Amino acid sequence: MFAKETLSYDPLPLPDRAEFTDAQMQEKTAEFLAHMQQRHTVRDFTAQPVPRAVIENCIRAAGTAPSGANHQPWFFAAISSPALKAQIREEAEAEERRFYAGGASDEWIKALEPIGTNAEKPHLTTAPWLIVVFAQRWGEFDDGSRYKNYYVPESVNIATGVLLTALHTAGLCSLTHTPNPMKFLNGALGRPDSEKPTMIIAVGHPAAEATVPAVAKLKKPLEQICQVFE
Ligand code: IYR
Repeated sequence: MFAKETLSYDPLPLPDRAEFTDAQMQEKTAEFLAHMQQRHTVRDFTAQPVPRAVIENCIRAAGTAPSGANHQPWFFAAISSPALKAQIREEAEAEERRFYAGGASDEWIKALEPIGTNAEKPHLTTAPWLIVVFAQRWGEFDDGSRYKNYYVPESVNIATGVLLTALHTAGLCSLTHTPNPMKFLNGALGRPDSEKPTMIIAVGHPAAEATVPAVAKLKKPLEQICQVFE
């Protein structure tokens, strides 16, 4: 994407500008808040297909995220292939069995109890799409030489947040899933060692009998997540 010699500072006039009144901002943020309050992490999906173009738009939206030095150190593998999903499920469940059978501390297992998770990950094959997020430790110029990336976790996590928001805006449900370790995903998806998988996101429509853990509805109030200094 980058050619060394074309990279220099070139300020453009701000291409897009919103001009809302304070009242409009208040209304828009209230609407957005209500929209985000309807996002739920869901574990039970139907097999109803989701068009590839929808997933691609959501990933394009993720790709608009800010990043360290604009290096965009992310890569998204979008998988609908049943064979590949089955392979990923098998390898993820093998990791999870180790995690739940002693790999994780007692404290961690206790913390997960209200969430209701276990080593079985059927969503990895029922959800029509899996999106695997990779963080790129370094990038390559067009001539093949390497450049360092900066603020990689911060950048990738912002992009992942945009992705989850875009998926929710499409009316889809998602499940962020983090088998540990995830190195097997490089092999399964043919990604280079420069990339570290950070998350598998299962995406689709929620099953009729889908539930959410009651604790997931407990969100900290503003006073607990924010202090205002005026
Ligand atoms: N990776 C495991 C365990 C897990 C850990 C956390 I922290 C969660 O919020 C949920 C699950 C799993 O996916 O089951």
